[in-house]
Amino acid sequence: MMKRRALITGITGQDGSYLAEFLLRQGYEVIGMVRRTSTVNFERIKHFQDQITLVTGDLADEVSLISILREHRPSEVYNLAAQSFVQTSWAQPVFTGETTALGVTRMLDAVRIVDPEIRFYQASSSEMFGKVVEVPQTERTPFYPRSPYGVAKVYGHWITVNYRESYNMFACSGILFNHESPRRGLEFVTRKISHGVARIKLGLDEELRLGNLDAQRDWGFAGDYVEAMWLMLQQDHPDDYVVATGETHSVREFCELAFGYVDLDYRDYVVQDERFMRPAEVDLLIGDSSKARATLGWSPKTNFQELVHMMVDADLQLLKEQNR
Ligand code: NAP
Ligand code: G4F
Repeated sequence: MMKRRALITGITGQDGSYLAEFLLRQGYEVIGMVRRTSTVNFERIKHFQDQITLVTGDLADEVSLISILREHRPSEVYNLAAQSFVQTSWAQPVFTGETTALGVTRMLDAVRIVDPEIRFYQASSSEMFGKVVEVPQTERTPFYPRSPYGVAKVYGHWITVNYRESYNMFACSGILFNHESPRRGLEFVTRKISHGVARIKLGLDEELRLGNLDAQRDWGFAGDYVEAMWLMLQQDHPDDYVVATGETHSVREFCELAFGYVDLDYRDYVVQDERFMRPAEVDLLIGDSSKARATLGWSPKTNFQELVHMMVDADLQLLKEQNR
């Protein structure tokens, strides 16, 4: 039997690393697209780097995408690459649009040109719901994005739907709610908290500066969510799915649980800082993933408390190793 071959853009990111591991376990040959950088940033993939093929390309450059598809002929493409940090999207709105919005068209078009039979996954986001018009949010909830990032993701979502309808391509959009892990970037609030808690516990810091503690998110574990991506591409028909836990918690609750886990009271250490407030906030996200549960047979395996504990444990271990 021929090995199935998948291309992952954004393989050096949190989700790319978990998806690559998942696909390797399924017996896939994995091709990972990386950007040319002056120093390598393979921290999240170095433990399985010898099992995958890395190729250089950029979502800003369609020629590079076409060349990669021509050379490697994958049967599935997972488009995870993006400028994914919401706060940065106000400082770099055009760059965010180039990568997170137009980058999707470049990838879809490369697929259309090289082999329209390739199955395509687009990493859409609950940020598209923004100032939510209904609770919980489903595949039918209208979008109301609140950041240049959210706006760019709405474009990426609709161009995926459009290529499916225009060219009969197997293109799916996964509307994933926040998912976290010990591999989350340090700038995102969950990792900032787990890392901050570990630093304070180990006596390396005395406070943690955060923005809005009242924002509520539907937080799941990234390792669980990559399976839903794969399941979408194994169906008979392409479609769009919400992937979420169906539970919401505030940033304050995350702090309470993370500090409490190491016997500290977050109120003694967390300082609110204007610098981390956003010009427009997404106050509440909570997803209804009934469709994914019924059609894909997907459900999250890791609960909120397990996620918080896993992240604090991992950061304690990491910092102990770094400060040995
Ligand atoms: P991440 O950790 O920030 O990873 C982003 C990846 O995209 C990195 O590998 C990055 O490469 C790559 N990238 C950025 N710009 C690129 C470009 N122009 N060309 C090629 N590669 C580029 O993000 P993540 O959390 O894994 O999220 C994966 C995807 O899911 C993103 O599209 C994100 O917007 C979306 N999403 C995430 C969540 C979530 O909660 N995590 C929820 C919904 C949707 P470098 O390593 O070189 O920077
Ligand atoms: O962790 P965040 O930066 O994630 P955000 O903005 O929800 O975006 C993440 O999830 C999206 C899915 O909905 C993805 F599409 C996107 O790529 C990314 O992965 O912020 C979460 C909340 C916000 O309301 C923010 O205002 O936490 C609040 N927050 C409070 N203090 C903070 C901080 N966020 C950050 N990053 N840093 C703070 O100090």
